[in-house]
Amino acid sequence: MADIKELAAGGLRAVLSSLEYARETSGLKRSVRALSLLNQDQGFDCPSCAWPDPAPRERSVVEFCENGARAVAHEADRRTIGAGFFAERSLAELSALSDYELEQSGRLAEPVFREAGGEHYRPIGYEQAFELAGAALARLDSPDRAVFYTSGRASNEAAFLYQLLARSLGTNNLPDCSNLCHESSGKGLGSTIGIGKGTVTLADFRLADCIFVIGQNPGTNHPRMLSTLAEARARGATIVSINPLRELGLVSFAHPQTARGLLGVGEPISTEYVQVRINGDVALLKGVMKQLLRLETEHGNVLDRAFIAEHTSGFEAFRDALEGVSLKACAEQSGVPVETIARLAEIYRQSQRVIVCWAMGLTQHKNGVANVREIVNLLLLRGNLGRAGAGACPVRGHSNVQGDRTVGIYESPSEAFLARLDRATGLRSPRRHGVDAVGSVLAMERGEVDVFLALGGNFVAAMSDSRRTAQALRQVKLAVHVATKLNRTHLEAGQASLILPCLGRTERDLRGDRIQFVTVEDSMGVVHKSEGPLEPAAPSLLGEPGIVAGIAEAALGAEPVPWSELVKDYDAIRDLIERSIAGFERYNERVREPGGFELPNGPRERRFLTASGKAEFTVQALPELALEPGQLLLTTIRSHDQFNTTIYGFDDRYRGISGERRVVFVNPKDLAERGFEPNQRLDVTSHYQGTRRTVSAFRAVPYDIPRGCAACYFPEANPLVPLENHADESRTPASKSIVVTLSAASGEAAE
Ligand SMILES: Nc1nc2c(c(=O)[nH]1)N[C@H]1C(S)=C(S)[C@@H](COP(=O)(O)OP(=O)(O)OC[C@H]3O[C@@H](n4cnc5c(=O)[nH]c(N)nc54)[C@H](O)[C@@H]3O)O[C@H]1N2
Ligand SMILES: Nc1nc2c(c(=O)[nH]1)N[C@H]1C(S)=C(S)[C@@H](COP(=O)(O)OP(=O)(O)OC[C@H]3O[C@@H](n4cnc5c(=O)[nH]c(N)nc54)[C@H](O)[C@@H]3O)O[C@H]1N2
Ligand SMILES: [Mo]
Repeated sequence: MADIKELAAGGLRAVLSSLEYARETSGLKRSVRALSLLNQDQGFDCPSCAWPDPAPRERSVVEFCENGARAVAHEADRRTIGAGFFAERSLAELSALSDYELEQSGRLAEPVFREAGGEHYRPIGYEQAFELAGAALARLDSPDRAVFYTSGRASNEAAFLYQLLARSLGTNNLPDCSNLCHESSGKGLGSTIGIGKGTVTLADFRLADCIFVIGQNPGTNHPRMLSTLAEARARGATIVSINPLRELGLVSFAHPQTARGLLGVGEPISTEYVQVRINGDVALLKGVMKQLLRLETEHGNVLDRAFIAEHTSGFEAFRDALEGVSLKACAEQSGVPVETIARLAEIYRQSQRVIVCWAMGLTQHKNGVANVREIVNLLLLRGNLGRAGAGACPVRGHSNVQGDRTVGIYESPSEAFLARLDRATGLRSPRRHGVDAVGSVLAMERGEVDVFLALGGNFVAAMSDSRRTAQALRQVKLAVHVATKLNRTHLEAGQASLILPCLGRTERDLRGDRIQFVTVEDSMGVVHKSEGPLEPAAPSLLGEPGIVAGIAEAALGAEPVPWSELVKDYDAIRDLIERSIAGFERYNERVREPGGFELPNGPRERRFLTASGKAEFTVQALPELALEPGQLLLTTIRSHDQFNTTIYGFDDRYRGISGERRVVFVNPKDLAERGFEPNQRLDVTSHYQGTRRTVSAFRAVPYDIPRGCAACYFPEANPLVPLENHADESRTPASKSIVVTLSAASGEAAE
């Protein structure tokens, strides 16, 4: 087995590791200055995850985690790259660098342009760049020949202007990283409880007596959530983790902000750890609910009958369908024994206030939306929605991905949203829905896209079917990237390509003589301000709102949207958001209050804005798990040393991996059965409707993972994920259910 020291997650090593990273990139002084203001009321929002901050008076002096600190150091990088860097390196030479090396080159410091067929990026001023991008947009045959991608780090202000640019031009082609991420949660929740967001706040975590954490690895991806879980556990709450991998952070956690924690003394987290098979969650949840219905028949008092009668619809059909599923089938398919299923049902029955948290382990499957709807079914059975200490908690990824959607980054906007936007802005927004992430790659393949714009992110590396996505992006005539650091997409996309560097969240954004702040929405619907304290990486860098406005005005002129006026002072953008979008009343005033303000959330008050006006029980099919002999189901996961496609380092401390990322985690018995040795180099081949895709020479790591399952890191394994293999309804790539076979490596080929 991999050498996992049963140390707790966190502790002194976490602190040292972030300081070490800071020393190499931003320099300690610059980092410490930034960190002292990270997640503080007068400071800036952590650019890492979307876990909320405690109320202002409850914040500690160090309200951040190891990975937040690394994200800050990575952004606050003192090394910069400009004209000289690009003059010395051709496109081919840049392409030969690894993703790690590209980002480690430093901060992008001046706009650069590569013409079609050109071998070098050359400097170009912002103004000239805006003219170039604006002209390309203005002369399109149809506005739908442009695609506007957004990554979830963009502020509300930048994202609002960006969607306004797309819609002013006449398209809803607004794919975003949410399409690859929590779209299944949005679809699953929207259709059942009437809002595509979670229903709990941090305060609910203090009251819950049971918290489920399903398909989520907070020790790495939302480390501050561990303090919340540790607190809950310490006061006697039951914590149930459901995950194929035994994730150290969910086992025990050493709080790096306490003396005991620094010494590595861990607090236990999970009371119950259930190692479900990959994509066995629908079966497991069905099993638990079946058992609950049985207990209700035998003893009564299990279901919240009053809640079901008053606030839900579809219960009978749900119950009848569940009767047709056998507990045995649930156990077989989930790989969880009947006794464990019964124990989970008992825990759930005995708990008065239950929160269910989840993340990518549930959303990135063909049945990702079904996973989320089964969670809603479970919560509804005992009225665990819309009351204190209970509810649904999809834990968001990017720090402002939820806010971006709220302010209009969405390819399928509702009529109500567009009508209000039009009234406020004097536009006539297009009604035809646009392309999502999968849809945009397909459109590019068909030659239907001339301009690809990206407000942050790394689409080529983050998207499924990497080789095919890259091929599609190369066909686009012009790519326009707004970015802080160089990445693969900047090298692959577009015959011609513009890179427009921007300020990061950590930096001071001066417009005229006023320092501007931006606003973001956390995972729990709280909108608050964020103001960067640091000197910009280069003096000429513009903030994202200014860049978006510059392109927009060049493309469309100043009517009816006065772009350059709006970005003189971001209060003007917020005033326009207030008029355009529900829930932002007195935006500028309320966001200046300590801690910001909460957006309206119907289910919190048991108001369900669904077609029936009630919360919906739904019937989900048991997913088909058709593995042929020899095949495994592969999931793709994040290591501890990365933020999505940004690689900070090559260790994955809590899983016992050091110095490499091209590994495949497999159950030792599955390895032995196939005649492979631990550490042997293997090729991993995916199988989808007769097509095969291979990544080469991954090291086999025997691991505590259920039989028939395997795991690799994202993005190295993305070439394996077929573009067409995505979730029903949400179209999120099924990057956590990839059917694969293993074979002895044929060579040392690299991807
Ligand atoms: N440091 C750091 N922080 C991050 C990120 C980062 O890359 N680095 N990324 C940010 C983003 S955008 C997001 S969306 C979040 C992602 O946060 P997570 O969702 O926690 O990230 P993943 O590593 O994708 O892993 C999900 C977990 O699901 C488990 N899993 C895999 N398949 C299944 C399954 O079929 N069923 C169940 N029950 N579990 C399964 C995996 O073992 C893993 O523990 O984190 C955000 N925060
Ligand atoms: N196989 C597999 N694929 C996945 C996933 C998975 O679990 N498995 N997870 C998916 C998920 S959950 C997500 S969210 C996506 C992530 O997809 P993206 O959001 O597209 O990717 P990131 O890696 O977060 O983007 C990193 C880049 O953002 C830029 N950047 C950083 N900060 C800023 C900023 O402040 N402003 C601007 N303009 N640019 C900035 C930098 O240039 C950096 O290189 O990947 C998805 N892909
Ligand atoms: Mo994400």
